[in-house]
Amino acid sequence: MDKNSFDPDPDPDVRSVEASMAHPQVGIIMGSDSDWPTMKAAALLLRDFGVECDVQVRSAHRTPEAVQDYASTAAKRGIRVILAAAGGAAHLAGVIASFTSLPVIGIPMKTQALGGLDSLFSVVQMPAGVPVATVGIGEAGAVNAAVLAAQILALERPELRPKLDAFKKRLEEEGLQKAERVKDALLARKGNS
Ligand code: C2R
Repeated sequence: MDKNSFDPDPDPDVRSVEASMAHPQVGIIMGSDSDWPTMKAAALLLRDFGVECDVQVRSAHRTPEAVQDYASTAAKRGIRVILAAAGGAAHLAGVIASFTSLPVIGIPMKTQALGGLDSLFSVVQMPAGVPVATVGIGEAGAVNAAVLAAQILALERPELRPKLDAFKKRLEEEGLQKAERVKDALLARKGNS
């Protein structure tokens, strides 16, 4: 990580994300460190896929020049996909998309005032020609952004494909287990009545 990088926290999981940041292909950028508890899910999933990422805090509102520098040098630094997370008047992803032709995935953060609808509308409503691929609000969005980034990278890195397939398989197994749990609970209730 460079000197502007966000110092996550002493969580051992997070330390292992940091350890996998030598040649990042995914840039995770957040408007504030308060977005990290949500975006941590994306960083951990990318680590599990074996995708190196770089985590930074920069704000289109508070540190606009740093955002311009980040976005306009990202491709040269080897970044292939950018995940941009911001809440409220969430202009970060759009501003980044204006400075780079790399794919930008926007993650709207949940907010106290408006529940994240404010972030969602700010991220998704880009003018024609400057796309931000927008995922859902909050942690589900962070996870989906990580999966989407790995899927984009898998176009050039076929070794990621089996990992993505295994991830889907795990989701299927978990879904089936949930169905079983409900069935068992309903049967037990019927038996008791
Ligand atoms: P603080 O917790 O630092 O006050 O930030 C951040 O992403 C965060 O969700 C509150 C919220 O402000 C957001 N923020 C943006 C931008 N910069 C910070 N939406 C931006 O550039 O779009």
